[in-house]
Amino acid sequence: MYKLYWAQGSGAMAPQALFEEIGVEYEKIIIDIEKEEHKSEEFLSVNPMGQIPALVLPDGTLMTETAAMLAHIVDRYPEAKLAPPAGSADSARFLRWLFFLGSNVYPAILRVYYSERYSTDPTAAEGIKGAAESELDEQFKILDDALDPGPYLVGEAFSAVDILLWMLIQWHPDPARMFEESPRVKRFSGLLQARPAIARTWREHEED
Ligand SMILES: N[C@@H](CCC(=O)N[C@@H](CS)C(=O)NCC(=O)O)C(=O)O
Repeated sequence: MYKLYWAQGSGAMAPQALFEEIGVEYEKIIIDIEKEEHKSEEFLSVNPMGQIPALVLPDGTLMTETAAMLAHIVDRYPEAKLAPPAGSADSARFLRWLFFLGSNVYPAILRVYYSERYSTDPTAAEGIKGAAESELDEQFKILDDALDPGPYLVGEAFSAVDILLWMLIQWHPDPARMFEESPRVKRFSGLLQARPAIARTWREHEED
């Protein structure tokens, strides 16, 4: 069985939602970030970056990096059709947005919430946060255009890359303003939230 190192509100939301969509069994190993369990020797021996999620495959292979996990899971379950056929133009779109979200949007969000980590100068945090928020504004404009005509990132077919965008929307620092400026992202968010597997996953991650 898959072992998913999991924390509420963390990036574990994306592989979990994908497992729920496909109907794959997984074991949740709960890590308490507030108690710094992600920095414990035990967890660092799983993921030396001390970050959630981490995923152990049924054969014992360890994965980190949320976007890579989604790419692996869709390859493992092709019958679920949650990624376009390899080598197709739609696959190129799928990979483009998967990498865009994982290597641009996710890090910008981390800079908003962990801004003090990005400089040795403690007075720089506010500026780092502001710059990250401006970057997010630009990135969400690009995503809004990518959803035209949509309604999903790869067009008419829902795919695993949409799950990553859905998760990042949940973390946006000012979703009301973003939705006003990005009507297609708003429509997309409604479509995703209406999916039973996504709603089920979200219930476990939303703050009480
Ligand atoms: N590049 C990693 C980033 C993972 C990450 O930063 N996770 C956050 C939670 S969403 C985390 O573990 N934060 C705790 C910390 O860094 O102290 C990925 O894509 O999975």
